[in-house]
Amino acid sequence: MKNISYRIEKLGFDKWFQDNVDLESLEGFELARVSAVHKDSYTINNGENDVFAELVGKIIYSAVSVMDYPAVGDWVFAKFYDENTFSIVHEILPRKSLLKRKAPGKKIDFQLIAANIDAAFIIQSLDDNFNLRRLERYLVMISESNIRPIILLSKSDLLTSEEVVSRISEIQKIMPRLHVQPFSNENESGLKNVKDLLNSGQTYCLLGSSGVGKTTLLNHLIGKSIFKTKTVREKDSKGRHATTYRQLIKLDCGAMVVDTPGMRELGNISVETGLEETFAEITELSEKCQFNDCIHVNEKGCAVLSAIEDGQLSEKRYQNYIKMNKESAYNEMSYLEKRKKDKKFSKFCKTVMKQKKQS
Ligand SMILES: Nc1nc2c(ncn2[C@@H]2O[C@H](COP(=O)(O)OP(=O)(O)OP(=O)(O)O)[C@@H](O)[C@H]2O)c(=O)[nH]1
Ligand SMILES: [Mg+2]
Ligand SMILES: [Zn+2]
Repeated sequence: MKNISYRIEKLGFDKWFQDNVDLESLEGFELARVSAVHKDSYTINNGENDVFAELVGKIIYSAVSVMDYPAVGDWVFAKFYDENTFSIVHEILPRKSLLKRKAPGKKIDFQLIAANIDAAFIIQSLDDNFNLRRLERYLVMISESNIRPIILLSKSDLLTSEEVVSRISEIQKIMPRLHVQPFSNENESGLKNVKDLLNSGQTYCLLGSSGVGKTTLLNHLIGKSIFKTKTVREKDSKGRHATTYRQLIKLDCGAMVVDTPGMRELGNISVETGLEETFAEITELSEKCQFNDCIHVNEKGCAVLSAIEDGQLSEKRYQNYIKMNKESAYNEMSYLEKRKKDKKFSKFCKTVMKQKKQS
């Protein structure tokens, strides 16, 4: 195996990639990591600087879905030109993890949020953004993609410490194993604890609704107000989106952080594993259902339904589970159908090209 340069290792090219990427085929290329995604171009980093990048035609013409395009955090093989001021991405390397969500709107399509993330900070602010059902949604999205979740509760300055403690216990009652850290960007309490959660060489992403303080937190982690934040409109504390694109930032402590624009709608594509983990107690209960294929809606001998009756399981949590299960089944079905169509179409194009060549 080739020696990986220290610079690249520091950007997160860890053992997983060394085991899963064939570096023999690197001949003539350089390894780099995608640090920002723009409309039709990218910024990539080779361990030294950020360089403007475009995709080689082959990637564009052979792409059948958004999965075939680079996301922030992706590792790529690239060629650099003009004293490292311009580069072409030739290949996207296998992904250790991939965060994606359903694109906003009715259409079944999805967006890539980030690739090769080790842990996600799910941020809710302790004021009116705090919502257990929304938290469950984020958790499903994350555990489906094998990413370690950490919950951060921002704006602790707006509540009394008793109120903060009671919100944390609401989360821990239903998800006891999660790490939950309150903090304030305003009076800086808890910020040290957040910093202590960051490990060198690991990649984190900041997720959460618009206005919860993701970018303000990032500025604190950097130690300078580099990125734009928005003033919150007084009443609904929502603020308009301040962050409009995703980028990967390297911190002095050696950790990398991806800031993302807040999400209005959080749809999951296929979430079977995520649902099972997030609703672990329902998964466990379902083993006691009379029928193996019980979907816990009105079946006889359903252990989930009887747990609701005895008050062991919260009705609201159950409703969220059923809702997400339905959405997931629907999205997955439509996605597979779409993928099939795309494949058919690209096959059709190839056949036409072949026939053209032959004639
Ligand atoms: N009181 C209080 N206000 C905060 C805190 N953190 C952020 N804010 C304010 O909340 C507003 C939004 O913060 P941002 O950091 O821009 O939020 P964001 O999550 O990055 O939002 P998007 O980029 O739109 O997704 C700003 O006016 C911040 O000053 C906090 O801990 N306490
Ligand atoms: Mg922001
Ligand atoms: Zn059941």
